[in-house]
Amino acid sequence: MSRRILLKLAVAGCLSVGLAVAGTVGFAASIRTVDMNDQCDPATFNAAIGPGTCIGNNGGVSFDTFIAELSRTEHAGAWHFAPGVVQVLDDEAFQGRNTGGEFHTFTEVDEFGGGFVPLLNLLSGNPEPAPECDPAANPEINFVPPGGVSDPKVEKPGVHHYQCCIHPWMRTDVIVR
Ligand SMILES: [Cu+2]
Repeated sequence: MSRRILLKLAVAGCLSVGLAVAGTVGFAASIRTVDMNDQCDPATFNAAIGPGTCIGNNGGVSFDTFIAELSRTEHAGAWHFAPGVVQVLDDEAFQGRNTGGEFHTFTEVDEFGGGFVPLLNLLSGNPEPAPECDPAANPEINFVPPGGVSDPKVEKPGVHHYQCCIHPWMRTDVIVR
């Protein structure tokens, strides 16, 4: 990841925290969460991409192992949304919760697609970015830092696709009924 992308992440992360504080009154009931997991190894990820890329202590997967698994299978299994399908009621709020060590996004897209990191799009077999994954074009991209949550949302009945715009194989369907 380039310095420019990291800078964008930092800026957008601050924006999304600001939005979360400003825009989320009135959710007294419990909020359904989708966990955004990873097992980045801080030493090797930060050496490869830059300081602060991985600040978690779930550890376990070195950068080389991550790239090798991605190249072989088009996903890195420890990087995933859980559950992969979530059912909520039509007045029930839900959000993404980052339990990993890297930034993730919790972004609604019309169709699943690539994110904004070309190398990860290539290796995961998602050459075509989802338009909603352009941070400059979509203020609701929902960057979530490690330990953070996205701003809660309530959606209309139907199936809503959410993905990470950094690691585009991280996906879930939110089914509202
Ligand atoms: Cu991610």
